[in-house]
Amino acid sequence: MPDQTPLQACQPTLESLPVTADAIRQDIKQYQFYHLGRILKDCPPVYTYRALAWTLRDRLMSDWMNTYARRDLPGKRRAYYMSLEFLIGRALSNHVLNLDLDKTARASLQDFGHSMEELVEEEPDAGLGNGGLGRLAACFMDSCASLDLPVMGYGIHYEYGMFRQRIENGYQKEDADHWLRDGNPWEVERTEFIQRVQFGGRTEHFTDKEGVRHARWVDTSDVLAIPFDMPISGYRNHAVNTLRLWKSTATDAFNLDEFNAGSYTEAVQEKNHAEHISMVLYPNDSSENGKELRLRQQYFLASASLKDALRQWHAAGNSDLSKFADDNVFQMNDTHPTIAVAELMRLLMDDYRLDWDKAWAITTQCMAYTNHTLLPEALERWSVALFERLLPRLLEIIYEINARFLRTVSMKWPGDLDRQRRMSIIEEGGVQQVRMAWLAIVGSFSVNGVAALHSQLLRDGLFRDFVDLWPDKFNNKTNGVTPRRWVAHANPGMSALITREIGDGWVADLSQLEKLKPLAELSNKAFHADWHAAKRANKERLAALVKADCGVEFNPDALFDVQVKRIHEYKRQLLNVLHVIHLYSRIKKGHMQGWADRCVLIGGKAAPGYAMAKRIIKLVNSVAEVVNNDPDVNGRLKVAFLPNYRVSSMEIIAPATDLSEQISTAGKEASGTGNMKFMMNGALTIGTYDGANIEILDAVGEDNFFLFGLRAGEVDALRGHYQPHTYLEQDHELRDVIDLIGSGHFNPVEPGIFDMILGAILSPHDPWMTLADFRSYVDAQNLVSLAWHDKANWTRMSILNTASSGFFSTDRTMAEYNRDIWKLRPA
Ligand code: 26Q
Repeated sequence: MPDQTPLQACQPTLESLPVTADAIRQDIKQYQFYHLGRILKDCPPVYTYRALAWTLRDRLMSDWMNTYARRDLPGKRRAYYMSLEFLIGRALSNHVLNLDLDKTARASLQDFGHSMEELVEEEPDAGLGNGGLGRLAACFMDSCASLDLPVMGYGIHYEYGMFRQRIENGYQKEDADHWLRDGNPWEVERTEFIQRVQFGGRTEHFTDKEGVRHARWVDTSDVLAIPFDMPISGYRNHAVNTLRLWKSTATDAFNLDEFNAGSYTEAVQEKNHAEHISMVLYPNDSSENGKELRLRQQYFLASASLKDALRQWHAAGNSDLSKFADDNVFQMNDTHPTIAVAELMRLLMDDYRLDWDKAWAITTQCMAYTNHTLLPEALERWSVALFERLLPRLLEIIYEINARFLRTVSMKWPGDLDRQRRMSIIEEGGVQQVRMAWLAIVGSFSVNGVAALHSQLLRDGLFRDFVDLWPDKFNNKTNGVTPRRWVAHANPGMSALITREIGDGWVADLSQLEKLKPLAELSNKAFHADWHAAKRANKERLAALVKADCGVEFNPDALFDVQVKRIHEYKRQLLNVLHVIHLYSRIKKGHMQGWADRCVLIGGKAAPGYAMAKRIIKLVNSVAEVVNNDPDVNGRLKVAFLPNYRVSSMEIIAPATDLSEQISTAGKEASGTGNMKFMMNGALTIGTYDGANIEILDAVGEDNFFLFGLRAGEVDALRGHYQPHTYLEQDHELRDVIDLIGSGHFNPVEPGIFDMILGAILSPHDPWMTLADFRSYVDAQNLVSLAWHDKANWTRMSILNTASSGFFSTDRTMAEYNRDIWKLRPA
């Protein structure tokens, strides 16, 4: 497996198992009977699912081993994607697609009394991430395997993933997500590769026999990191990469002293402490909250992963550390694993006895950093005091990195103390803080943003001083999504149609969707009818989900207007709600010119501590309650909040969407990736000039995109002069909306609950400037309604969106990372 010596790598590897329906059926039965103790009759579907999962995992095994045997040779360069989050969702249907086993697996199930669809539903989503950043990591893993790039993911084996969201009386309630309760049939535990991670203690400095000064970290409280490997299959190419997730556990020796002293319960408590590290994912996607346990998680991941990468590199027959950076590159997914910069320095100096300059040259040639946010409140800072207590040796190293770095700065800009203060990794002030983004920039050879605008704003703003110093470090890598999960799997109807017309090459080369462009012409009546029918079937599927989960009837002939993403003020779900209320008020007034029937779907989780986001959910639900039950509305407008939005719900939602809402305040959404999933599935976008929306607009053309709102520069220029009341005075339709909320129309029995929302959007300090974009948004929405009436032209635009989405495949994104940053040689 992933860790063979070159000798083993040359040995013949195991044959793959037969993939006929009979062989698969036989294996499922064996697992059901011998492993699970169940017989065919009355076997609950969850066990049949598990037996099928094992059966398929067996069929991945030889490819998995061969993939590593092929690559584990001296001098073979590798990349490691380090991320606190991998939002992978379900695996079964993904492997079935990649192995081309759909028909066979269905045929093998005939004796079991469960359909493939039922079994797929038995698998819980692996919700090991919050949102965009975590899902991006999962799409990257898919594309790396499909491109046969030697990339391993390193993450945390959280016992509890992203919380499950319930809606009670319109309010969000959180339940723990114990996704491992029934076991995870995909993972392989590898105790032979356990690593030890240190915490606490103190540093000792000493001089060795040759008179060289060294440091050692002593009296630490250690925990063990156990790796669990998940196979990441490539699309029909026999490559299987590894996602390695670390679980924390107490060391065996954890309790000897106390145990012998008879303090049994205290000893077991310490074990608990160790196991807390990988217990739960922090459900916070946009503000760092400085919790000690989070820093422990970050260091746990960084340390275990670096030690493991060093071990793998040695196991492949390498020993000259000066070549380590030729063979290894670490991509850090945001600043979350950035302590890896200091940890690699520590390992190279304290464990391998390299001097500072050698260690620094290696470290800065193998670390690369991706930034995912411009929001200042999301920039990670850790108090020096916490570092001192938890990771004293790492703090020393960070101080030394900073001292040397500031010397470079003062050489280039002598006497510019303000610049030194701005660029220091240690922020001075009331409490000293470590600025993780600065550590990441100083320690990396590549720093990238995730969409063209975002990368430009980083260069011009947050990272400007660093760009002055190292202009060549900074680059853009526009995000993408994997077309396997987000089109081929999620939208089989449309996929079959595309394949019928242009062949199936698009699945592995999404740029081929361009070939659909001629078919968008209105003269292709038959293709248009088929396209419309596929979308219509997807809308029926979503309508059934909405009915089941929200109790709301969606009419598949109405416009499906969808916004699903984390709830955040900058994403402006509120602007969407203001428009919904405006539509409602039009109905009440009988202003129906140009009306289009709409079903508005909103979904997403609020961070449990984010009071405003939670209140926005309540507002959506309250508005839905009134609108859906007002007889005057009579089905022309429906509103639903979909509970527990997650990867597997997006697989139903994106293919059924007509209108994709991407309405963040310009300059705030780094990229967005939901926008790409919708576009690929033939939705039109209503959006601001923000993040990857700009590149979507460029690709599809402004005639096929509903653009509105202030641009990033205009938002900045308005800051300090923003006067929301002027918009109210000028716009009676906006006044009507605000008055309806203010009158308590949506909250007759809970007076005052929306005052905080009105207060926020009516404040001249509203950073998201919601009211500034209201008129422009409503005008764009009116154009949407008009466009919807011309069914043929809408279908034309829908086809053009899909046909223009080729750029947004993570296959392209990964090819760019590889070309510019990783430089992995093709396997
Ligand atoms: C940090 C410290 C402590 C606790 C939690 C966190 C934390 C966790 C997750 C901070 C941020 C996140 C997630 C951020 C995120 O998802 N960003 C999104 O990344 C996408 C992929 O690049 C972009 O498309 C989105 O625009 C961006 O918002």
